[in-house]
Parts: sequence; structure tokens; C-alpha cells
Amino acid sequence: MDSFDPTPADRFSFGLWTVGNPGRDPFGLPVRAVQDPTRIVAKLAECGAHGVNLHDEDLVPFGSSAAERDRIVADFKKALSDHGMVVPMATTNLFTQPIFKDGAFTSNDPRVRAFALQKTMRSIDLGVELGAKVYVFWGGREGSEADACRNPMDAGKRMREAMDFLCGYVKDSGYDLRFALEAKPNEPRGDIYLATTGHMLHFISTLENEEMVGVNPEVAHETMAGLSFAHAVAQSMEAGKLFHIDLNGQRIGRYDQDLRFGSEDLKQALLLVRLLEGTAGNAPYTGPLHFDAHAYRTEDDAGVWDFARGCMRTYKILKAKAEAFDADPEVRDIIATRTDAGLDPLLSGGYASDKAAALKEASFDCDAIAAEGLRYERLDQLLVEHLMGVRS
Ligand code: GLT
Ligand code: MN
Ligand code: MN
Repeated sequence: MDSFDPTPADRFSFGLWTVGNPGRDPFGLPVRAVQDPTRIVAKLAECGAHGVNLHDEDLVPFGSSAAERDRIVADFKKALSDHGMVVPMATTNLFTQPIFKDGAFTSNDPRVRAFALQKTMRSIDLGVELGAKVYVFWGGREGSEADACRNPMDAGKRMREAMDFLCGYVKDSGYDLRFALEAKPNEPRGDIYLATTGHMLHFISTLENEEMVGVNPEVAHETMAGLSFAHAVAQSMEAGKLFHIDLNGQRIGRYDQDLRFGSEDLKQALLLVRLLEGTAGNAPYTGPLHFDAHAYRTEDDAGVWDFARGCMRTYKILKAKAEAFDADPEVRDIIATRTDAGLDPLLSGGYASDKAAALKEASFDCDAIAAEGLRYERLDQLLVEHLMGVRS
């Protein structure tokens, strides 16, 4: 036990599908037993997590009767209260059942689109019953291989119609629930619509109830496309749209690996935690910290809980590193905000014709400015040394 062991105050959560992943992959059968959701709640609480998230089908198997549903939900609620756990987020499985083989909300078949809305409304009811305040949409099957099958503009329109409809449902039902849209560029479809967090941010601005809708970026999903995850998160935070986050590990160019948080690219992980915690001075993210990852296929049950504790400990260790880095006088000196009494008033507060005139007349010693070294080699080395533990 040390100060990096998680406690509920850290706001860490895991999906039932993450620590419950039995280690199945497209080439191999499961290597671990399926766990009852109530056991997952108990084990997560024991590890120091605060919340558990779920898809409708993670808890209530597809096709269950109303009576079975009620019994399962009652048992789950009891486990939550017995172990002091909450459900911060819920979502709909719109990808496992064969009916969704060509998408849900973007399907060409009105019957599929209608069924997707029905399933989502029922799943929203379940999420709200369990206390969820955030509802995630990951459109894993909303994409194509034979792209001529539908005009991608129609896919966008159908997605908007679905979101507008479901926002209307939440409002009409009087629910206190916000939506968080999760992007992923590929897998399981060849190309998935709205492939990055940036695509999602623009899409949200076209919705009828855009204030209800934000994003749920995932480390693996931006990283698999070779993009900077920290930049996607920063844009989301700056727009007031970071409603939820999926933390894990991933190497560029690979399939969606969903590895233990911080197990790949520690430098990016540190920069991410620095941003989320606001150690460099920005307003921190205060929502749930969800790990959407799973244990290696080599692990038994004990290995799953090693994995879960590892995700949470690494986050807390990186938080301490980020705090030390931003408190380091040499770092502060290098990244101190530059001021210029003459130019700053011209650069802030938007356009004015006198500012434009002054800027057009200003003179700049371009050679002298270009010749100044910015000390970023030293800055990055300092970051690496903090990370490696030789500076604190
Ligand atoms: C699935 C996907 C995740 C999503 C989950 C929510 S399900 O595991 O790969 O990234 O966040 O639908
Ligand atoms: Mn995810
Ligand atoms: Mn993923």
C-alpha cells in the first residue's frame, strides 16, 4: 500500500466489458471464464475503483424477458450499494448482434434504424435507472467496406437524425443525461464514419441540442491513426466538450489494442495526464476517468486485477510526475509566457481598424527573432528525466 494505490476519490471507472473481457480475439477462443457483473462490482471496489460502466447487453443478455431483466438489475443494484460503487456512464451495444452487420443509425434499412432507436431508448432508461449521468455512443458498425453502398452524406444525415431524436427523448423523459460521442477510424468496419474526435466536434455543432452532446475520446483510437491524443483532448476541453474519456494504451498503426493505461508511449501518457489534471495551469477535467482497456490474453483472473490496479496506479504516478515537472523552476523558466507591452494589446481583444493599421506599420527584426534558440531540447530532456525518475 502506498500513495499511488487508488481510492474512490480518484474517480476511476472500468467498463463491465473491460475487466470482464474473457480474452477472446478474432483468432482465438476465450482464455478466462465469463464473470458475473456482481462479482466485477465487488472486485473493482476491492481494487479502489469508484465506478463501473456498461452496455445494455453487458448486464442484461440480449433477448432477456422483462422478468429476467428486473431480477438482474435488482441484483446489480444491490451489488452497487453493498460495495459503494456507482455507474457514471452507460452505453448501447449496437455492434454485436447480426442485425447491425451494416450499421445501426446509418443503415440503409429503416427497420434496422428503427430497432437501433428502440434498443437505445431502452438502454438509456436502464442507464438512468442505475444513475448514469453520461451516455456514450460508439458507432463501431457505422461504416463501410463497399463504400458505394450508401452516400456518406446520407450516413451523416441519418446520424444527425438519430442524435436529434435521442436528445429529444432524453429531454421529454426529464432525464439528467448528457451524450458523449466516441470516434474510431477503423475496426470493426473498413472505414468508420466520423473517424476522429475532430470530426465529432464539428458534427456536434450541427445538432439541434448541441449543448447536451460532447465527446468521449479514446487514447487508442486517435493513436492508431497516428494522431496526437493530447491535442484531440485539448481541443475538446477548450470547446467545453470533454464529457468523458477512455484511457488505455496503444501503438501507432496497430489494430485497436486497448492496452493497460501507460503501457505504451509514457511520454504521451504524461502529457495527457498533465492536461487532464491542469498542472500546467489550465482548468482541470473533473469528469470520470474511465479505463477502456483489457488484460493481455496471457492472464488468468489474478492477472486481470493486476491489470486494473496497474491502470489506476500509473495514472496517479503520472499525475505526481506532471505536478513535479510543472513545479520545476527550470521548466517554468523555459515555458514562461512571453510578454511584449507594445504588441500584446494589438494581439488581444479581436479586430479593430486602428490595430490593423498599427500592425501593418510595425517593424520586425526577422533575422534576430529567428536566431533566438527556444531551449526545447532542454525542455524535453527535463520531461524525460522527470519521467525516468532522476529529477523530482
Ligand atoms: C468497444 C469499443 C470501445 C467503446 C465501447 C463502448 S465498446 O469495446 O472498442 O472503444 O468505448 O461502446
Ligand atoms: Mn472506448
Ligand atoms: Mn479501443
